[in-house]
Amino acid sequence: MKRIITIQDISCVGRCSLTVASPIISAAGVEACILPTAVLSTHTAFPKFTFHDLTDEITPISDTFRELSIDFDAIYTGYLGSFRQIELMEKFFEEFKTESNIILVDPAMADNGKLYKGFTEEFAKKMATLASRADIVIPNLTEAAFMLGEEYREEYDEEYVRVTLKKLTDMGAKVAALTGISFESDKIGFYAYDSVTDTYCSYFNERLPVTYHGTGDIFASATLGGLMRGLSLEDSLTLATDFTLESMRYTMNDECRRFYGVNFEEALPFYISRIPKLL
Ligand code: PXL
Repeated sequence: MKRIITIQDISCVGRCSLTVASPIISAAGVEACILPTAVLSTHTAFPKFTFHDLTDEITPISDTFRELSIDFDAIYTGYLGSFRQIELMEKFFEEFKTESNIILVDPAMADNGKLYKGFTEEFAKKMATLASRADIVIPNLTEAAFMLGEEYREEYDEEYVRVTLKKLTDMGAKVAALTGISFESDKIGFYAYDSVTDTYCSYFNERLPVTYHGTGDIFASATLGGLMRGLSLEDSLTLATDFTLESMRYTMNDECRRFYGVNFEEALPFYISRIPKLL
């Protein structure tokens, strides 16, 4: 059985980061280890929240993993709260990277042209250095623009997407996958570039007339679960697109939906049905 470690915050209420990544990775049939970077009462899109930083725990925890010879089939970072945490992740990658494991960086820090609360353009540049060490980086177009130090564009074409992907892999990541790509008003999906094989792939499904918080975390977690269970990059990203859409559909149809996140739990049976069986 594969084992991955996901390194991001715990938002007690909010359906994001670890409360999304852990159940999705477990649903894929993959052991989900965690390294919490902070504990928040809620995510930062709520009008108020507490934030308890756990940066000082990262080194003792990772040293102990090393002393116990614990290794991981994938290392997956999401929302990180400070420059120092990014530096510690660079160290973690150096210490736990092997010939065969995968590093996935989801630079969760911005959406819809704006950085999340508390982040700056310098922080985005620092995140770009972490992303350059990844096997796979999965930003949305806003995060990509901030990492590349470019203006965010609402209007774009396929050429812009391909050039952006190449710029992301030129920074160092082997694969870049852009989420939330839409060339036709009723379709949305991903566009990815694998610099090792010099190939692009993309997939689009229905675009619902809604947007919700936390879809990026669902997408990255579902992609990694698929990869760990032997799906190809394209099939993993396609499954993540379909699962995110299903999760949004459940949310849209729930009259009692919460404002802060997506009903991904109701779509987990759909996700599991698309994960290859081992036996
Ligand atoms: O979904 C990304 C995310 C993760 N963690 C925290 C956040 C956000 C987005 O706002 O605030 C704490």
